[in-house]
Amino acid sequence: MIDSLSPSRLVCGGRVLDLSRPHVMGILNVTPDSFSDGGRFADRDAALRHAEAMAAAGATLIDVGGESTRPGARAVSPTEELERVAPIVEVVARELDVVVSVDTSTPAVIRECARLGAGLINDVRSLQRDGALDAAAATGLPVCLMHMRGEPGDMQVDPRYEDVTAEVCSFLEQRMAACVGVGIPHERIVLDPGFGFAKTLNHNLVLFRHLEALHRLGRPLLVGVSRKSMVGAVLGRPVDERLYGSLALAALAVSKGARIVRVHDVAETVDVVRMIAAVQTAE
Ligand code: PT1
Repeated sequence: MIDSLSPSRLVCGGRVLDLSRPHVMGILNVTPDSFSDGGRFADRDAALRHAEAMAAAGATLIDVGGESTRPGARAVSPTEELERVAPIVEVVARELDVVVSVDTSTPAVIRECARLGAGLINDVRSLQRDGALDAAAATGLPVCLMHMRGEPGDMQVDPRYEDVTAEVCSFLEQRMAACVGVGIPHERIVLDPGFGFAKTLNHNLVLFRHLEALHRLGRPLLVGVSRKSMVGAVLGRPVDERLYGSLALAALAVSKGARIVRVHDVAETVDVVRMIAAVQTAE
């Protein structure tokens, strides 16, 4: 297979990502308050314009999410999630030259979004929901497996590890094996340590410091730290003042070999990533 001979290529449906260089994934949240509806034209139009701006700023992936997974977030029903996400995935995949990633754990959302043009399944629950592994396998798309324990609603209640890096690695290894077991080959897997998910500030910092240890798993790494509380806690900054801290972590992640950084501030991060890539590829 060409796939396995070319570990730096990720085939995302109709589009191919060249992972020999780092990429920026722009975050497109479609988790509005209960008065809004992702299917309404005004929302669809606003989401498309936001995605368009991120693509113009250099994002090569757009991550569409209909369920908030930040600490303490409440669950949404599969129907509600699908109604929010599907129209946005469809229009972004149709209108823009980007890989549309769908941030979901829900089998029905996985299947429908793949049909509508999504190119990557990004699951913070690592395909552990009933039916998720089979749904993802059936799409033929790559998957991003992320480390978390518990659910967003309770994951920050006293998380404990003996060795956070080793435990994250072994979890991701097990989830990779589960994928291979249902016919999702290694070549289609991206791994994510899950910063901010079931981890104290110190767990996040130690895990980040040892990010290189995850390369042993042999798959490209995705890192999401943009505006997260680990930045807020270190710097003592509210969420709207975390840009520089987030850029520092994006730079560090890429210099430690991460191939995809998931961010809110695309233009700023693209400059950081391109500058690092220029140095990394100089001969
Ligand atoms: C992530 C990620 C994600 N993060 C992937 N998908 C979120 N693959 C959503 C905080 O501590 O890192 N990787 N999808 C957002 N989740 C959080 C978690 C947001 C923690 C904020 C915090 O502030």
